[in-house]
Amino acid sequence: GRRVVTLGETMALVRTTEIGSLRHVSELALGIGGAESNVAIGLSRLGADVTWLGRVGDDALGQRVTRELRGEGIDVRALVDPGAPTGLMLKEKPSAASTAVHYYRAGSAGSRLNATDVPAGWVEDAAILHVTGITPLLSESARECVLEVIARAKAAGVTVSFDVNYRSRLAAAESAGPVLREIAECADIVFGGEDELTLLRPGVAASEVAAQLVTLGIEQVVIKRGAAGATVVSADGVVAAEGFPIHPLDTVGAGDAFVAGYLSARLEGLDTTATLQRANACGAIACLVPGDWEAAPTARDLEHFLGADGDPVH
Ligand code: KDG
Repeated sequence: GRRVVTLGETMALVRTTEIGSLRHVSELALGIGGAESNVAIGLSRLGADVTWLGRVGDDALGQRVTRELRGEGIDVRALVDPGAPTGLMLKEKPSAASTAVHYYRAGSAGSRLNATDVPAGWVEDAAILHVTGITPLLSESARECVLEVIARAKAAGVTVSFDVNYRSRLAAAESAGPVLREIAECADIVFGGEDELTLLRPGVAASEVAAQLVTLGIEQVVIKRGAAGATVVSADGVVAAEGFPIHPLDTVGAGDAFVAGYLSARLEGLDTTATLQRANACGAIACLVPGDWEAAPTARDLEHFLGADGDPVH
C-alpha cells in the first residue's frame, strides 16, 4: 500500500496571540500539536493516506485532538485512557523573534502509550512507519512501544522513517543519546539537525555521523538545516539543497512539515533533488503562519509558492 502510519502524543496547544510573556498576556488561542500528528496532517494535505495512533484522556481536550485530526482526513486510532488527562503544551512569544514552549504532559494519557495499543496488522500493512525521538522519551512503556513497532515494521518490510526531534525538556542528552541512536541505527530514513546527529555520537561531526549511519545500512540520512536547507546522505552520495528565503513568523513545526513533504515525495517516487525542494518548501511555508501545523501546504499551495517554473514567487 501507500499508507503512512505514525504514532505518538498529541497535546492540546495553548498559544498566546500577542507578543509578550505568559506572565502578563491575556489572550490565548486553543489548538492541538504533536510532532507525529503534525507530520500526519502535512501528509494528508498532500494527498497521502495516513494513520495516526495515540492515547488521549477521557476529556474535552482529548476529543478536540481526535476531532481535529479526523477533520484533516487522518485515519485516527485514539485510545481513550480514563486514567490520565490529555497533555498540554503552552507556547508564548516573549519577543518578536523568539518562541518558548512549556509542557504539562508528565503522566499524561499520551505518555502512557504501550505496545499492546498497536493492533495486529496496523504497522505491517503500511508503506512507511514514521516515528520521532519524542515518543521514546515520554515513558518506559512508550519507548517499548516504539521499539516493538519498529521491529514489526522491519519484519514486514515496511520502510522506517525516524526524526530524531530531540526535546531537551524530556530527557538530558546523556540519557536520550543512546536511546535515540539505537532507533536511528535500525531506521531506513533518519532526519535530524546537525546538533541532533551529534547527540547520537557525542564529539562526532554531523556529516560524519550521517556517513557512519549510511555505512551501517541506513538508506538516507537527511540533515535538516532550517533556513539553510537540507542535505541527503546516502550510498549514492551527498545531495544538498538551499532553503527558501522567507520571513518566518513561527518556526515550530517547520521540521514536521519538511518531513511530510519529504515522505510524500518519496511515496510519489520523486528524485532526491525534487524531494528536497518539496520538503524545503513545506518547511518554509509552515513558518509563515502561527501554529505548529496550520500552514502545512496542499499540492496547490506548493505550486503557488514555487511558481510554475519551480522558482519561489515570494
Ligand atoms: O515539532 C513540533 C512539535 O514539537 C510540537 O508540535 C509539539 O510534539 C510536540 C512536542 O513534543 O514538542
